[in-house]
Amino acid sequence: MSATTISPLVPREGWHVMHLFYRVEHSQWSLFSDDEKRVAKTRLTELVQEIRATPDTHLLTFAIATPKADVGFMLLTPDLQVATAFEKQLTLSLGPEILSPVYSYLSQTERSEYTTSAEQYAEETLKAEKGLAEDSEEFAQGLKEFDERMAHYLKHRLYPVLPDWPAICFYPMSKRRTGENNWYALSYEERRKLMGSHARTGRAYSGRILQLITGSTGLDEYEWGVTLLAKDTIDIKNIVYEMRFDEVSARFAEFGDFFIGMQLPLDELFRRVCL
Ligand code: 76R
Repeated sequence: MSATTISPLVPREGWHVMHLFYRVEHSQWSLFSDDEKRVAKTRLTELVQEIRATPDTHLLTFAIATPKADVGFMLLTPDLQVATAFEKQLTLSLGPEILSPVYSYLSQTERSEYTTSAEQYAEETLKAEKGLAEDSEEFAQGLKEFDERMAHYLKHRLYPVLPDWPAICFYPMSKRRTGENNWYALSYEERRKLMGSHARTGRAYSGRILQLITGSTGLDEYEWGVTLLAKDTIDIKNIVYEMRFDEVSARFAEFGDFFIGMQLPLDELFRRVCL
């Protein structure tokens, strides 16, 4: 089958997201001549350029702190066929068995189930909180501003463009499903209330933490991938700590492995991981 006959796997909305973590096999790399090393690095550099030039596609490159891994990529692109092709090429780009995968995670960008609807905003905020009458000018203005804010917000959740902030933290998580603490047995209203308090904690980090929550039920081990970008690792430490007290996390959160990386341009990344 030629590539052109393969049907794309593009979600009705949102993009596919892959978090890829590799170890550098220095024993293999040391067998390369200087020329072979240069050719290999050029191949990866050109591939990264090709990926970044693909429409609606983003690639973050980072070095991982600690020997959990050496190199990390975060790839966002609509079509899973394309994502997989890029992932295979990234893995092989420096030559066979130079980058060996140590962890990976597949998820999709998604809208939140708990986003405030225009009706809720009208009832809870404009009428109840602000005491505005439904036929007033202010009410109409408030609703218009809300719609604009939400359109912007939804665009970021589904089609994010991530900043080049230096610190990147990734971990997968699920909501607990045991006994009294079964998230999925709670009513929608209870979950919405709990998520409201979660979001309030999160909003206090506005400007310091940029979070992207991507859904992975049916796609990978956990239910979400959590990606946090920051300019200071203390903000990562503090937000994750503070959220542990939040009922949603305290009662319901289960976490996988944590990875901390530093976004770097490729030439610096090569130097950092001694390639
Ligand atoms: O979507 C939004 O940005 C607004 C409200 C919001 C939702 C719906 C929100 C805000 N989050 C939402 C959903 Mn979150 N978030 C996490 C973690 O370590 C831990 O304990 C939890 C990991 C962090 C650090 C974080 C940060 N959030 C979710 C979901 C999906 C749940 C579901 O659908 O059941 C998960 C798994 C999750 C986990 N969250 C925020 C933040 C921050 C910083 C915000 C504020 C964003 C802002 O308004 O600027």
